Amino acid sequence: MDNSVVSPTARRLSDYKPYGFEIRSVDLTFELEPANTRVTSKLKVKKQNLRLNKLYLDGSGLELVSFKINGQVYESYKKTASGLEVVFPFESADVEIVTQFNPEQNKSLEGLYYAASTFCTQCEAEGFRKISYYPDRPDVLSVWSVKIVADKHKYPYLLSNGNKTGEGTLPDGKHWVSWHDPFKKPCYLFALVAGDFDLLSDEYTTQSGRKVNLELYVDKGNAGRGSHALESLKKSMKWDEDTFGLEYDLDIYMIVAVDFFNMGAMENKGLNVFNSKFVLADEESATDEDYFNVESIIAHEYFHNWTGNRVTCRDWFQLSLKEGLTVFRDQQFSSDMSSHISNRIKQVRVMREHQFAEDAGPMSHPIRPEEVIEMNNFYTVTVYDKGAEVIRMIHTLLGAEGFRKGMDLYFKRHDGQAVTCDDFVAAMQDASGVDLEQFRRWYRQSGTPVVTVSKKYNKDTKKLVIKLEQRTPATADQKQKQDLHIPVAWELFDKTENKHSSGVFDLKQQADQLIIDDVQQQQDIVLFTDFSAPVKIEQTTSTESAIEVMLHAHDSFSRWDAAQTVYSDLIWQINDSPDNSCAEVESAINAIVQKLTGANISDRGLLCELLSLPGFDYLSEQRETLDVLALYQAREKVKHFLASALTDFAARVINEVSSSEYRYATEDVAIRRLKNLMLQYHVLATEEFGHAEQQFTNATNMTDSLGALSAMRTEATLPQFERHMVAFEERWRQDVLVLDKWFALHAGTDRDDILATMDLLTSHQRFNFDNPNRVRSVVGTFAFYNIPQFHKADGSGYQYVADNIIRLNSVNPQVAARIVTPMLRWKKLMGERRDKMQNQLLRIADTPDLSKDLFEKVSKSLAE
Ligand code: B3K
Ligand code: ZN
Repeated sequence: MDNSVVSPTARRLSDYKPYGFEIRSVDLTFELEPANTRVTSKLKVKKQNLRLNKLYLDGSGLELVSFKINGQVYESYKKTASGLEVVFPFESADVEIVTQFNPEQNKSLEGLYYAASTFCTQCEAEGFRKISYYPDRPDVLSVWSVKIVADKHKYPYLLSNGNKTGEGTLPDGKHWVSWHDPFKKPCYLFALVAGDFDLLSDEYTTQSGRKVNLELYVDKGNAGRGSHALESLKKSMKWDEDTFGLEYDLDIYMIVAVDFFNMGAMENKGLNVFNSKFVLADEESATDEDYFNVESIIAHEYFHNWTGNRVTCRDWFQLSLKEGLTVFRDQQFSSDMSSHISNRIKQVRVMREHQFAEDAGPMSHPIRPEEVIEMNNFYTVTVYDKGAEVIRMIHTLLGAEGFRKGMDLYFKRHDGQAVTCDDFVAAMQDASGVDLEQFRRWYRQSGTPVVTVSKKYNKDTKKLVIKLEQRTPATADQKQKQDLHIPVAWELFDKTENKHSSGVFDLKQQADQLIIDDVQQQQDIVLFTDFSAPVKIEQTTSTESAIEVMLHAHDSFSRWDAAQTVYSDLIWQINDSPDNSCAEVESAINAIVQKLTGANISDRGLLCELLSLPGFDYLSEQRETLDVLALYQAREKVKHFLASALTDFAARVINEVSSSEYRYATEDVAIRRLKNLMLQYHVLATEEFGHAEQQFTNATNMTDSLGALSAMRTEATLPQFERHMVAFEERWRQDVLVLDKWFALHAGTDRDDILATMDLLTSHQRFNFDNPNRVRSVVGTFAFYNIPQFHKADGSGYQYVADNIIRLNSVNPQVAARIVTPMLRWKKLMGERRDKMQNQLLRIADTPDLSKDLFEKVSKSLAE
């Protein structure tokens, strides 16, 4: 498949034009063969804009076998680099196009591909053009019928969207199945899967009493690992009915799990395709985090049925219309299913560690981008996670009831349509009466706003005056910034009594004041409770007052945030003066630990978070330029202080008996997390590995096995780590998903001979360069998480990653473009690292046939 382009050009939101034709129906026949698949497409086309006389159909890497209009061979068309330009003098016509291509050679895993004896599709964003000539844009909606013909023995299951309408056998050992999807959809939601699977079936009765068949298809032998996914699906269906009154609409809902997949999952109508990593789970092979991910991704894809499928995007610039909203919905779901605070902290970490970084780097873009070279590059933390934060702010401004009214109006107005983010905001505003005019700027402005806070308390008047000022620094894509409408949620709490009050202040101007009357001296205020806006806050806080917040604020997020701020300050203190500030930092850490462990915090999940340091990427974002190694070492130093200060507490937690039976339940998850965190600190502080070894040997679940292994991955206990890693590999050699965890543990290890280890990993029998999960575990983990070795002073880490990106460029450009992310910020680095990273990027830029995916990111980074 050809992904290369001579000189890629950007497409712009401002260039949007309606298609001008209606595709009234699509009728597809697939004759599946791994090396040569033939697709016959029959389209009923009707002209909408009578002034148009050309019909444009997108197509890429296709062999055109025949082209007919109204049953006659038709030759008035031109083949271009991106498809067909058909002279179309008709008002309406039947178009029949036969194409063929080679799915087996399609390593990009986009379009229709053949891997691990299975045919599978991925069409979003623009993959359908690799299957047939078609208007590959989300605003062309049609009714689809599909017939699949294939070898019966090799591919007993032939699946597509909608309801099954027929099946039969054919000569030569073949069979066929036909499908019809009554709901109009764009081609990015088309799906086809053909293969042999284990099938798990269940059913769900909707609130209006309709019975829906649920079918989960997994690789042979994996049926035992499918029940958590099915349960999650039923919970999601119920939650969407209860929360938004949204019911499922077809008679069947299918999910297929495949091992070769570029991302997490895909919401194709009635036929979700999932990366098997986010479907299969049992206690022996999956961690608590895996269980969480399965539940939330199953929910996410299910929720797309309304937010994405029933109402879809007019153009790809509107991607956040469906993704921001659906992420917000899955976040609300997860928070209802487990702990609100653990979820919120996880979401904020993603924002601070990844989204703020993206917004400060060369790929900065608003949640509704205005210019795109390769659409696949815009499935970003900005569009998804910042997009969800923007929806959350609307939820805060409207309240739960107003938000629900807005959703109802959105579906009433737009069911069955392809719409814009503006349409969504208009529905929210019209239904609630809340003015969202200025708020809309969040959709077109990139960058992370900074809010400066200063407080003044007047003892005599008992007034607390909070001065707030906002500014959004210029970003790579946008120099001028405007003032945003920022909801500042606040809480006034009492340091001596269990009293508090709260509110939301609308910051709309550059500077404003929040004034609170009748404030007592022992009261204090926290702002941006529950992270009410995706902004950075600038204010000066002492360690003492941060400890007060950690102990007394009601808002758990603010308690965690106070801890994060203190830890960051201490890490920077060491970074900036490594020799003379250690003793001071150590005693500050001792004081915090003493207070926190003495405070009897009953929520172990929260306690765990209060005792965890901010991530390296969050810290990196706090400075313009960086001595990576110095910062890394400063963070390690503080981790050691924390570990030592926690010695007694950790020993207590480790020795607590916990129930041996595994349950995936909020409280149990928190207990395991705290235990595993304390085990880490214990090994770090004592250099003793007995407890970790014991846990590894006795573990009955993957969370504890991995917890023990990662605890042993310290400099002092590396030999023990290695020994147990060997045992782990022997036990799980046949199980690629578990092996991915093993690959990642190795690839993330800080050891000087890491590149030799990397070579051993990539020559492992089960490693496969064509499989994104394997590549991400090995190369991805190294590039994203092995800070000291990726940034090794001699530049060997950068070179290693660049070598792999260059190799991936011709195999799977989407995966290559993900892994290049840590290399894009070369400008931030100090000294020789900066030049070394830049040189590797230049090497990537010089790759012959560089994909659009890499071109867009690398050229932006180099131009910055
Ligand atoms: N919509 C898909 C992502 C498609 C990515 C295309 N490169 C999964 C999701 O967000 O639900
Ligand atoms: Zn999504």
